[in-house]
Amino acid sequence: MFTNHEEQPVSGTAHQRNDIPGAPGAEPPTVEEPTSPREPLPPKPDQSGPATVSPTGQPTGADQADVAQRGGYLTTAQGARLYDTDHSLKAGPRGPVLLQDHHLREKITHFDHERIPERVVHARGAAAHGVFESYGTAARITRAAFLAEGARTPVFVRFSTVLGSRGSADTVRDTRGFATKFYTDEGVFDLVGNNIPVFFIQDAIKFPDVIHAGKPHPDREIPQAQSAHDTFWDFVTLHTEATFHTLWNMSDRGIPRSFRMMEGFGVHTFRLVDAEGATTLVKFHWKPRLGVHSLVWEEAQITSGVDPDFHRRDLADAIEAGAHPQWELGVQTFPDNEEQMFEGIDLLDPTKIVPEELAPVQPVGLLTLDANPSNYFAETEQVAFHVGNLVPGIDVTNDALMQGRLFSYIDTQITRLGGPNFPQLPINRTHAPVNDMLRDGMHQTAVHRGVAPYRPNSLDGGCPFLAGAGTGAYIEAPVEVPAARKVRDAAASFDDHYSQARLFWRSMSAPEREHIAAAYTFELGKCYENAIKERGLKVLANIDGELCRTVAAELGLPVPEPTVELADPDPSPALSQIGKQWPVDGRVVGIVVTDPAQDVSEARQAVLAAGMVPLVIAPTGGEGVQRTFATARSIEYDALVLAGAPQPAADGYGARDAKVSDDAEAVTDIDSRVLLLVTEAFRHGKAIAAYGGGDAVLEAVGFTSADAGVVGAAGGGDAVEQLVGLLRGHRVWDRFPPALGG
Ligand code: HDE
Repeated sequence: MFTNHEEQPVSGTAHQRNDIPGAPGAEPPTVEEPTSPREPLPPKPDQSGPATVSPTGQPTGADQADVAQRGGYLTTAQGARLYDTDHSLKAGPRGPVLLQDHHLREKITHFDHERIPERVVHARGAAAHGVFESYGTAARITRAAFLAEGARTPVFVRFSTVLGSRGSADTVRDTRGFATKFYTDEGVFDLVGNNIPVFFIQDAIKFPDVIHAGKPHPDREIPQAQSAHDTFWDFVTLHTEATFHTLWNMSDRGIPRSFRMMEGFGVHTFRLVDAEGATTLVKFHWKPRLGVHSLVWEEAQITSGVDPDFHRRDLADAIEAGAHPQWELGVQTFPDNEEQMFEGIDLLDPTKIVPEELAPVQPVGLLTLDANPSNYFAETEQVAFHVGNLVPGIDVTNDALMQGRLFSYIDTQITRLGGPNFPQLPINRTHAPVNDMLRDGMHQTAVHRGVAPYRPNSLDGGCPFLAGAGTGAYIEAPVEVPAARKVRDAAASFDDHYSQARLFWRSMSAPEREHIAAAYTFELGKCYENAIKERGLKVLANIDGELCRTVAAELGLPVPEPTVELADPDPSPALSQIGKQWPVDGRVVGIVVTDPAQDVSEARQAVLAAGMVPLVIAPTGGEGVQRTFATARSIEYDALVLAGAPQPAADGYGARDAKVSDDAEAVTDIDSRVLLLVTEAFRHGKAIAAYGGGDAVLEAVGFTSADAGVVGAAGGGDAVEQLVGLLRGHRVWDRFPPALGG
């Protein structure tokens, strides 16, 4: 068989030259797009890259557009214009490819090297640019200039999961990273935190072990991005210091609704230093303006398949829509005494929190994320955080986890980013002048002048000189180190692995407890080894008897006795996510219509007026329709409006076909995909409103406005108004059965 190309008459040299634009005899282009060469559009305002300065602090005059595609013509990497990039240079149209094809070789060689190693942990992430505005309230305890009153500092924030590979899903049960790069005038400050305020381990030397246990099994490389497997539970039940962190993971905190609705924590205790050198110990907190909100487990699982990029999309969409997410940075403060304890809590133990009721979080500034990255690789992938990126006024403590991190971050970037010059990458460049004596190395992009990168010297005018306290030097706080013997050991207070886990459990509401018990049941139930399940139950017995009994009953295993005395600490209400009211900005409301032409402008406008996002769902596409019954799944919506009486289902989608209900009489006429949408939304605690005959769908699946969070409405505006009231509580919690101490 001949291809079209082969059927063309081949007429020697003339044919071979014909497709060179402008060459004698060249045919005019037969396609309408692209038209003629033109300068590309400038980046959208929210796509401009970080302000760039050279490694020596001078403005480069180069913004993003200078290093990306520019100009109307395709060129090689060396700037030579190309006339064809779709055909290799061959000895005749059917002949072998010639080695001399430098364009082919350049194109493929570059492609062959496009990937860099993914992060050894926190491989999957999403990021955004923003600004941090300081209230000045921290100025009395730190000299950090970016925490002075009114200071505005550009930031870049990367959120991540910990265990999954770069291509894994967003909504898996896991800890989330919350890493912020502050480009301050005094140098870069990185606050490399998580959405959980404690960590698995107390000493960095165990980090490779906990990660080996959490990552997929080394033989089959499964399961991906999961903690529900034997090696994870083997580790966390043998290293019981992990109990508290694991309990956070099993709680709703392990499956956030959105990056925008997560708290962030610096985890370790930091030391702040004021202008006189006085020190205060602090723990950093990020408090989301939209409140802390989570998915429910079934929703998280469905989302992993339906939209694995759910969190990434949510963040980017919200920023693009102008719903800029905000967090307040706050600090808990503690006196810097010799013991470094507060109310009996060891501040150097990263598996412990200080309840907010004992040390309130004091707001010190506001973070707003207002611009999406222009290029995922250049920014989100190449950003390199480091716990040791500190500015004057912020210092570290002796937390053994933190100390190990101070070594690890630079080290890992050298492999990941191919050498020691990663601070020169645009996203990593400080906005403060750089005058270092670091030279050469792979991917060096600075052209350093001068002959004397050492000091003192007499050749480069003696430069650079050393700064002092009065000229902005970073000076470590001169903390006393008590005389001690070298040991591989930890303080006795580090042996308490359960009391704060119990405090957390006692602070949870009934539905939160139910979710925790279900999560342990699922995760331990996925383990193959009975010994690991039994050890897991022993850990639970030391948290709470009822939790342990519930999970044991589900696993069909005996209930062990606790091995520690169960104290009854006061609950910390701040740990619960339920019972507060939050803004509804950026929440997604699905409006189900039965005819693509149906007018739902009143409902749409009401959703928009409330600062939320309306998505119209119709049987088929059409003007004003964003989702069809084929593309809509419940997980995308925080609430549903059923607008209009249902029409007969399309062939193959009757409820009988989908076996949605046994009561086939009542439901055969309604599209089974809509029935699934509504039943899932109901099961996941989402608010539902119906008007204009939409209640027929509710009736078909057995719901009425007597059910919690299901409302009948007079019209679109009324429906949305009622939904807003329900959405402020995030979910309809009354639908979850009161269980486990509720
Ligand atoms: Fe990390 N961690 N970590 N970590 N971590 C990394 O650095 C490490 C820990 C955190 O979005 C790595 O650039 C050690 C605690 C975040 O790019 C690596 C220990 C907390 C991110 C590393 C810890 C974190 C990382 C991998 C035990 C919360 C993602 C890639 C002592 C306070 C940053 C990289 C981003 C990334 C080491 C424990 C947060 C290997 C040795 C505790 C948010 O350097």
